[in-house]
Amino acid sequence: MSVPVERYLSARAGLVEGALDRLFPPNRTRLREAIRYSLLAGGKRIRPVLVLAAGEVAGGQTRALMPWACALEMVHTYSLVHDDLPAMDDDDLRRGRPTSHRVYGDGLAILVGDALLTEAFRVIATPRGVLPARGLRAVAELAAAAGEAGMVGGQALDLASEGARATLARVRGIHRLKTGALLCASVRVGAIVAGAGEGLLKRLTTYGRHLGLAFQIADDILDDVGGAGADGQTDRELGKVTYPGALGMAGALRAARRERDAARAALRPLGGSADALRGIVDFVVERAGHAVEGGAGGPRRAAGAPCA
Ligand code: GRG
Repeated sequence: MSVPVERYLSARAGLVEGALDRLFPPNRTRLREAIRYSLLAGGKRIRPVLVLAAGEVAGGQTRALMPWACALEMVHTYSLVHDDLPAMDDDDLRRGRPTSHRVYGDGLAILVGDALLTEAFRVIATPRGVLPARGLRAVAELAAAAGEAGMVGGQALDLASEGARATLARVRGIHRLKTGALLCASVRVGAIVAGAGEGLLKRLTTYGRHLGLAFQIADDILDDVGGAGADGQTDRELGKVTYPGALGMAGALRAARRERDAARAALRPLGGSADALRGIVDFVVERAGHAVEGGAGGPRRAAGAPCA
C-alpha cells in the first residue's frame, strides 16, 4: 500500500460519510432529521470501511462497493438506536451526544431503526456494477448476519443473560452473534460483491471472525476502564457478561491480542493488498491496549459458511 494505513482508513471513512449524506439529504421531515441525527453522528465507520477494504483485496472498485458499505453502516446504526432504547440498555449518550430517543422520543427512535434497516436493503437491491448472482448472495449474507441467527439473536441471548455467571463460553457465544456476525459479514459482503474466489473468501472469513472477537473484547475493556453506561456503571457492574469479568483485565487484553494475531495470520499470504485490513484490526485492539497500559503498544468452519 502506497499511503499509510491511517490515511487510507480516514479517507475511506470520509467517502462513506459523503455517500450516507447523499442517500439521506435533508427533506424537512422530522423522521429524516432523526435519521440524519443518528447516521451522520460521526461513528468510526469500521464496518463500511471493512466492506471497502475487503472488496478491494478481491479486486473490487470503491464505487461499486459503496452501496454495500453504506448498507452495513445503516444496519449497524439501527442496532445502536434500538439498543439505546429504554426497553433495552436505556442509554443517554451515543457517539458523544444524546441518544435518539432522548431527543426525538421512543416512538420516532424505533422508526429511525426500522427505516434504516429497511432502507439498507433497498440501497443494495438496486446496485450498479455488481453481477446479480453476487449481489443476491451478499444480500442473503447481510440478512443472516443481522437477523435471528446473527445480531438480533445475540442481542436476545444478551438480554437473557443479565446477572448470569460470566463463563467464557457464554461470553463468546453471545458476542459471536451480537457483534461478531455483522463485522464478519462486512468483510464477506465486500469480498463476495467483488467476486472473491472461495479460497480468498475463506481466508477473509477467518480474518473477520477473529476481528469480530477482538473487537468485542476490546469494547468490553474500554467500557470497564472508561466506566461507560447511562447511569455511570460499567457493563460488568450492571451484571452483564464481559471479557474482563471472565478473564480479568490483563487476561482480556491478552485474549484481544491473540485474536488480532490470528486475524493477521489469516492475511499473511495476501501481502500488501491486505494492509488496510491489518490496520483495522491493529486499530481496534490497540485502542484497548492504550486504555489499559497507557501508551504501550472460534471454532473452524467451512470456507463458504456465513459468519453467524
Ligand atoms: C437492538 C437488534 C439490536 C441489536 C443490538 C450491536 C448491538 C446489538 C448493540 C450494541 C450494543 C453495544 C454498544 C455493543 C458493544 C459493541 C458495539 C457494537 C459497539 C459500537 O460499535 P462501534 O464502536 O461504534 O463501531 P461506532 O459509533 O464507532 O459506529
